[in-house]
Amino acid sequence: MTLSFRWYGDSDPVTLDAIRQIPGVRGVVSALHDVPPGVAWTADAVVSLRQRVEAAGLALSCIESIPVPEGVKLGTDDRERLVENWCASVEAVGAAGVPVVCYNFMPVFDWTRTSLHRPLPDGSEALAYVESELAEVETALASGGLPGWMDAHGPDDLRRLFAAYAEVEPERMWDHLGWFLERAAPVAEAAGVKLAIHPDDPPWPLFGLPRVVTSADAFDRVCDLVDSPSNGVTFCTGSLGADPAQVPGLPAAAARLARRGRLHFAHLRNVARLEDAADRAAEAEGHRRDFTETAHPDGDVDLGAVIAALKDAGFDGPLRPDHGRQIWSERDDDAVRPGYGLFDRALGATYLLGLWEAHAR
Ligand code: DNO
Repeated sequence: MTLSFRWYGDSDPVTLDAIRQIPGVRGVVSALHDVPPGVAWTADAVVSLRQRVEAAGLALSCIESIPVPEGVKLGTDDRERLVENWCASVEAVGAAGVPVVCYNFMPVFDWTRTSLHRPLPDGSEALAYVESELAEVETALASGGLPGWMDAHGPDDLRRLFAAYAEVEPERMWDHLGWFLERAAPVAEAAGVKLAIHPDDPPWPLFGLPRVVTSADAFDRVCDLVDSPSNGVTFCTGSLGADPAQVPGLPAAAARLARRGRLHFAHLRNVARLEDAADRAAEAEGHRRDFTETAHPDGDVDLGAVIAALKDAGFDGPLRPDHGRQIWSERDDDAVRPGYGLFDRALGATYLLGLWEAHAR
């Protein structure tokens, strides 16, 4: 296992020197954040990133992420050309000697929250999702804004994408993912790279967009699409753990996928369900699962059991803490993205390392 930490590159207020001082952290997870989505990466650019990380005494343990173009997810006519560029980027990563690439197959948006500053009882603030607030987010979307997201798409672009996805049923999304992996997995295998799909976060459909990588069972289905050791997953406990039905099964799912040789990257963070009367009543009707992110030791997911499962299965890939709360007077400017400050993620890293070391295999 390589305990790793995400770094967004030179514009990240959390520096490599600071990361180097977190006990036990040896790896950095990063990407070519200045290359626009859809443009092929070059090996030289990845080597230069790797050298900057190594000069700080760390290893580039994983690329997170190479964005999959919307045309591939939608299955548009130009998808051959788009997937070629994506595969060229994977080859560049392999040529630069980086072993894992994390990616996702979520339409239009990556992770979604309704609040970036929900106060927790201890005075810290965390990212949260409250379904009754989703309508406001949808209104903000009309002007091209989403909490936590740079304006990746303008309003016209969004309208066009929403209309296009309205035609894509979940089963067609699976076909598109299969089509993509049939091309990408062999390229990755030849390049010595392991692909690790990230689950949809939160793991349910949003804004009427199809979202299919929503459970540990869906992970198995992804692995079945193409039988290659390079076709694997990012086990993200915070994403899957937002669905209360999945929480108890997470350690067993981690063990199963790791033993299958398909768990290539671990994102370990925690979430707690916000249970109140409205939440329970809505659940009875089959929807609404409100949650807040928490400190790594505090939420609903038993991270100790997940770590034990990974260690027992011989997991030897990169493992990183994920989003942190805002603590100790950290401000928004102290992080390049919500959830990516230094302090709480560093506490998470040492907690995960302690769990790992304490578990006798
Ligand atoms: C959020 C992250 C995601 C993740 C992508 C992977 O903080 O977990 O943004 O990087 O979904 O493609």
